[in-house]
Amino acid sequence: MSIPASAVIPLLGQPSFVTLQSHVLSEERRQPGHSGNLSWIISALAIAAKTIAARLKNAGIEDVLGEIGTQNVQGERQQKLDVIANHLLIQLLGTREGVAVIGSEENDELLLVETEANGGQRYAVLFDPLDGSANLDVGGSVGTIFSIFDAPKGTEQVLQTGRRQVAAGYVLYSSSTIFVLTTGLGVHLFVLDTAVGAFIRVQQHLRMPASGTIYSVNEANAASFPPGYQTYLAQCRDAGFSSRYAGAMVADVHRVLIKGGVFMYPPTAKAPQGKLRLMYEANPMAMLIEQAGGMASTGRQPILDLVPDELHQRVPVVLGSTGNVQALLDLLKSA
Ligand code: P6P
Repeated sequence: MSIPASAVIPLLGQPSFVTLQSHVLSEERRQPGHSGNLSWIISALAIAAKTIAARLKNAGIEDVLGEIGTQNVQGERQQKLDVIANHLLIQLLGTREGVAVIGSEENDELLLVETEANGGQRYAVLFDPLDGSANLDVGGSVGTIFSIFDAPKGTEQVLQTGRRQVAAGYVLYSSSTIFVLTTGLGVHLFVLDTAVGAFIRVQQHLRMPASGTIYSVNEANAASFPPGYQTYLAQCRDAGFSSRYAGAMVADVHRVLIKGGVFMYPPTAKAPQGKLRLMYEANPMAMLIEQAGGMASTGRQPILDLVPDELHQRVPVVLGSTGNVQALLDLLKSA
């Protein structure tokens, strides 16, 4: 007697659950000529995320907090967990077939990976291993952000526009550990079930609100924002918006993705090109936001259309609900 799959689940008394792994495998199988290498890469990112989440949960008990006394290529003081997360990602990705090049916020140069090719696609993986790590000592949210490009010829194919990403996403380490992913077929959310040790899909094809009443920006820099930004923020305050800012891009963007509104890091006196990095912060977030029906701009053009000059270049960022972002862009144009 054959039982339809749909009838089996109630028999087992379990809700049907799809893991990150099975989701990615089924998506990759829809790509012509797939080799499974992209699934392998996302599997490595998931293992790194689970390991980082475990270390974060014990931070303070384990001696992993605080600075290590060195600076990264950005001139930012490195936290111990920045280095731990970075080494972990490089180690896991460096042994995955299909990874040709690795780029990290923590490393000045690109890393060439010499795994023997298995004849499948080869990729460049760029990441910010622990975004917002200054929040660690105060128990705040942090995240990992990643961007994946086709790179059959290695390094010469890393500096592509964000439009060419084949996958992008982030991990938010907060009240729960949330893996948010797009491979160009919509935005999907997975939550780490620590009892099972797997990321379980909780939402598919997320669509963000067309507008929102939350703005997210470091207002301490407001005096040096270009005029259009200042006008927009004054309009938000007059309209009774709420201001929310975690100081970690992953946490602030996740809030906008779920609740709508706008996140921005405008040009400032200290950072005339903005502070956020194009290749492993702005581009992946822009792909996710556009895939969820929102907008992501440098203030002058879509982030995903910007042709990069170098791996660590910075860019102003305005992203979120189309209604909010368009209203700001209109003011920037008329300023
Ligand atoms: P500020 C964290 O250092 C980060 O790179 C992003 O995660 C975050 O959005 C931004 O910088 C915060 O910068 O100048 O407001 O502290």
